[in-house]
Amino acid sequence: MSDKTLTEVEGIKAASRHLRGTIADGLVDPLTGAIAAADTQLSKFHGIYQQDDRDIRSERTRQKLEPAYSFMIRARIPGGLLSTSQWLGLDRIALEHANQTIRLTTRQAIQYHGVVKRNLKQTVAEINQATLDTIAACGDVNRNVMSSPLPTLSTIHREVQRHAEKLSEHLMPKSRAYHEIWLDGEKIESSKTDLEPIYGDTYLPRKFKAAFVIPPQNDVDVFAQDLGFITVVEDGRISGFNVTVGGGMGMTHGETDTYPRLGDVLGFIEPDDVLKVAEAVVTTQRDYGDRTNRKHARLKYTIDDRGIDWFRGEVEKRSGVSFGSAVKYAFVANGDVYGWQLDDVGAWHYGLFVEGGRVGDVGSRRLLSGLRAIARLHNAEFRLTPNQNLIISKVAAADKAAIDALLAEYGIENSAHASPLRLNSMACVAFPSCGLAMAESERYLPSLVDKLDASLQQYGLAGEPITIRMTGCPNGCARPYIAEIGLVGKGPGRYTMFLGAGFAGERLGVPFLDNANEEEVLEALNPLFADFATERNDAEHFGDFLVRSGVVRALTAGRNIHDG
Ligand code: SRM
Ligand code: SF4
Repeated sequence: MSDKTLTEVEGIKAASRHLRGTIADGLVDPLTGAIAAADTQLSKFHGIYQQDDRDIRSERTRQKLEPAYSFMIRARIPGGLLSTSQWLGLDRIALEHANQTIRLTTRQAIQYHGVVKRNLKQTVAEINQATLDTIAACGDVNRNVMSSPLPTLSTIHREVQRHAEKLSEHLMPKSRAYHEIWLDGEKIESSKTDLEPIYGDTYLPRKFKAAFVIPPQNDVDVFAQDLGFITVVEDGRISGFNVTVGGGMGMTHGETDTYPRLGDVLGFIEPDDVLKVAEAVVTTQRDYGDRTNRKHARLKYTIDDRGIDWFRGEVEKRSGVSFGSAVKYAFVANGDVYGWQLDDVGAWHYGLFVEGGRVGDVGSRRLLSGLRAIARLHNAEFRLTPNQNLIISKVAAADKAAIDALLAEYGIENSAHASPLRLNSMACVAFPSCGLAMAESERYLPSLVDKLDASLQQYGLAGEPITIRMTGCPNGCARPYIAEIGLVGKGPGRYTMFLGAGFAGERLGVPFLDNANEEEVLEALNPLFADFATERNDAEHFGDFLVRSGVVRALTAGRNIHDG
């Protein structure tokens, strides 16, 4: 055990009586729009972040006013699976309590922005009335469990979804604090009656993320997860999973001991062993993760510090499960699939592109209203995707035309018109709500894509799918380090550009340009597009071309490259 002192957040968790703190008191304090500083750490475990409007932060300071506080609320939606009636509940809450938008996230969940303190409790209660919740959507616990949403093999997908739901349930904090604070649940006086069997009193050293993927689509970006399950299908049934561990994106500019990392494949397990292995991975990280430095506290650093063989041994010991040799797998892309898809039981699914994940009504593009109309007509399912998009799921052949008509009426069918670059784009939220943003992202990427599309067209590459992802800071919320073009905010209008990642999320990009403005980004990319147009091999992707032609040197450490 290190003699370094524990971080402040560890003290807050320890003193919180299992995530209660003084949140309930803070909610009824009329003198401020904020809650107590320590409670802002605890509210995350309930899916709630305190934020302030950064567009008007300095003006408020000038006027000697407190920041314009409001709250971001994140729901927990394993595998992004929602009934359309749940969606209608979420839609009403967005209109009544948030900023009239629903934000689809990169982990198949949704967020509300702009909920003020006096409406916070009511909003959380209404999310629960819509039969969803926000427990563990954030905080030092297991977050929303992802699962490949594209049901080309419907039976396999349903089964994998059930694994994701079971894992989500199994790794949920058991504290009743959420029910007490937000749902007026019965108060449990002694925090001792409320023990956390998996997490213990101080939960995990840091956030933890898990996902299930079904090859060949790597839509969930399994190698970016702390814990991943690659589904192995043999003779039409799931024979098990290849388990991956130690993925993560976050880094800090200029601090080389922080870095994005792709997960390692630990080996193969049978379906019945998923929960045992997951719990062993979590408790190993609970016991060995670094609680003295939050920048070094993710599972990826625990594994790099102690070695993958030590880690495998520890997980085998704790779970009683021995890993078999990994089964060969292959991924083709880490993006989503758009338009109508027919599954193997005759149902249709429509993949709808949602730029930047923002569902709202803007001019003639009325996405929020359009999805409301579709949800009213179509009593079935929506699936949120890991790339901030939405699938209108389980549509009968007879209903397709009516849905097409609504997509057209509300001006939201853009997957047929958007360029392949745009369809393969993702941007994190960044300004104005994210307290950590250094540069614009969601509000800026669409206009940069316009310019890049013009360049691609000039070089005859208009039909070329290239993944592009932008974040407003190096935390990596849109997983930019595994996009062929990754733009990572460094300061206002300035980005570090990463190039050379694999199209299927199997190889990290490397920094190519630092602190660059838009002009510099375009100037750097144009000649690369020109070379790509003339020198590429058949069907070669942009990232692969940049590595093959030596423009960027792929990271060679084993952990960074997957060949299945
Ligand atoms: Fe994230 C923090 C938004 C997916 C890595 N992330 C944040 C916060 C909460 C800022 C904060 O701490 O104050 C952002 C809120 C912005 C806002 O105003 O809404 C935020 N993260 C998001 C979302 C909404 C981005 C999006 O545009 O969709 C995603 C919500 C996912 C969800 O539904 O749970 C989101 N964040 C991710 C991902 C991608 C993933 O999980 O696949 C990552 C990289 C993977 C990883 O965790 O390594 C990610 N977010 C971070 C980090 C860096 C963690 C690290 O290890 O260094 C932070 C900062 C932190 O934890 O200190 C962060
Ligand atoms: Fe905020 Fe940075 Fe995440 Fe973007 S990447 S949402 S700026 S924390």
